[in-house]
Amino acid sequence: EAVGPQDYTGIKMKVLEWSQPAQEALAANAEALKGKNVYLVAATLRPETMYGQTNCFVGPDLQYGIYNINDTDAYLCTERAARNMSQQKIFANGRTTIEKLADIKGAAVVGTKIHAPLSKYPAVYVLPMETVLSTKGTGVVTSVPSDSPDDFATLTDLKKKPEYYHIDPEWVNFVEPIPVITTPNYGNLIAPKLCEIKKINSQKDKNQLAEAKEIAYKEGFYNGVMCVGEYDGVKVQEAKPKVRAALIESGEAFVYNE
Ligand code: A2H
Repeated sequence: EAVGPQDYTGIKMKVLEWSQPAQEALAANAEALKGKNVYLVAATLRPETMYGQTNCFVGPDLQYGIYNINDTDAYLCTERAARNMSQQKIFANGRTTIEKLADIKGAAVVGTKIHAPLSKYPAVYVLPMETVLSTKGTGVVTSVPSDSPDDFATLTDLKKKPEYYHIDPEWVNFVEPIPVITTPNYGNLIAPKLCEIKKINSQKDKNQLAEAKEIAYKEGFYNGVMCVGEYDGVKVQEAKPKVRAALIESGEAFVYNE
């Protein structure tokens, strides 16, 4: 667990098409949402891995809101995150009050089609992850199964048992982890490799996942070299701030602290 302040990158994933349940849940808020681009916002510590996004996760039992940012944009996140944002000059004109346009449960957002910045997939889906914490980040987790053991284990669960998780197999069948970073010890798909080595069978294998996460983080940061995108061949330590800056510059991300 992280202690002290965390410097996250807030990744903006634009809603392309709401799931059927989301459309029904939001029908009553049509007026408030009219003309707004809605973005799911994910807090990440690994902006350099965004080339490998294959989906995004929400907690199916968590409660989310859609918050007014400015004339054109609204963000979907937890209320806790919206309150943090209100103190960080993220809302138009430095507004410090929050303006909620709608309430929506995670389960209803699942199946929504979104655009994930830098991903090779032009559109990806919102999927359920049971271990998303309401007390961390935005409650939205972008999924990079090549480099995050938690993301890979969860995606594998969903592929194995779509009915159990109430998802359409078409939302996951096309998805494969995308090589983003090469490390000398674990190749270019470190998360699947570590899940294999540590015999991780599901998102519930907490202890092995914590170990795998630690190794993946250190290996990627200290020994990793980018194998995709603008910084192909560049060390992760060097590429990370550059990818982050480019995402912020293009308006696809912003600095989010907690
Ligand atoms: B990371 P820390 Cl490729 N609940 O982003 C559970 N996990 C959450 C969360 C929440 N509410 N909010 C953010 N996270 C995840 C990418 C990534 C991440 C990679 C590899 C490792 C990794 C893609 N998922 O995190 O406790 C997010 O996943 C391992 C540390 O604040 C975020 O970064 O240190 C990370 O946990 C933040 O965790």
